[in-house]
Amino acid sequence: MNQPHTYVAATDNDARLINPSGRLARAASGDGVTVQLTTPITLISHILCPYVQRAAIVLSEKGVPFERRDVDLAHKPEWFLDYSPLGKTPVLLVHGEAIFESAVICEYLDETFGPRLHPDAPMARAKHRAWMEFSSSLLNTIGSFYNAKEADGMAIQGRQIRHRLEQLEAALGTGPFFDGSNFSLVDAVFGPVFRYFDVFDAVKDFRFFDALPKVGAWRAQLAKRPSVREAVHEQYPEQLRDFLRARNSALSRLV
Ligand SMILES: N[C@@H](CCC(=O)N[C@@H](CS)C(=O)NCC(=O)O)C(=O)O
Repeated sequence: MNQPHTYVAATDNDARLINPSGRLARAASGDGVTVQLTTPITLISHILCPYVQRAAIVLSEKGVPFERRDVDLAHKPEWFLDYSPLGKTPVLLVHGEAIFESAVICEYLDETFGPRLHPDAPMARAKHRAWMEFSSSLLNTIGSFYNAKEADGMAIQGRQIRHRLEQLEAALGTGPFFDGSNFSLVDAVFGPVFRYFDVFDAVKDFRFFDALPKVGAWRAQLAKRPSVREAVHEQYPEQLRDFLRARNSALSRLV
C-alpha cells in the first residue's frame, strides 16, 4: 500500500493538505491539480453501516483508491475509539489524520478530489445538503422500523417511511438522478437507503414504493451504479438478514 498514487485535487491548497510534501502539477486536461500520494486513505467501516457506504460511494465515484478496515461495533477496539470520538463508523483516515461524521467526510472528499459532486450555486448546494440530512432522518426511521418490538409499532414506522418516500417523490425531477443527469452527493447518500428495501422486499411486500414512479426509477438507477453496488461486500443481503433476525423485533419474526 505504499505505492505512490496520483490523484486529482480541486485546488493547490487541497493537494497540499492531502500530501504536504507531494509534487504538484496542473492536470494536462481540464481543471484540477495532480498530486502524488504515498499515504493510503483508509475508511474505517462496519460491514452493514449505511453511513460508511456513503463515503465508499464517493471515494469510488472519484476513483480514489482506499483501504477499508471493518470494525466490530459490538466490541469497539481501543484504537478505533481514539479515532472516533463518538465511537461510530465511518472514520476516514487521510495522511494519518482522522475525520468522523459521514456527511463531513463526503464534503471533504468533494472539496479535495474531482469531479465535483455538489452543485456550484450556493442555493442548489444548500438544497442538496438539506436532502442529505433528510436521508439521515429516513435512515433513523428505517432503524425504528426494523427495531420495533411489536407489529403495531412497526406499522407506525412503516407509515412514516411511506410518508418520507412520498415527500421524495414530490421533490424529484425528471431523473435519472436527483439532480437530473448529474450524479451528486444526494445520490451517494440515498444509494444505501434504498439498499435496505431490497432485503425488506424479500421478507414481505410492504408496498412502500407503490405509485411512486419517480422514486422507483431513481432507486433502480442507483442500484445499477457500480459505485453503489460495490460499496458493500457480496454477502451483504445475508449479513443484513442475519442482523435483522437478531434484533428480537417484530420484523425479526418475519425474516
Ligand atoms: N451521524 C453519523 C452516524 C454514524 C452511525 O450511526 N454509525 C453507526 C453504524 S451505521 C455506529 O457507528 N453505531 C455505533 C454506536 O452508535 O455505538 C454519521 O453520519 O457518520
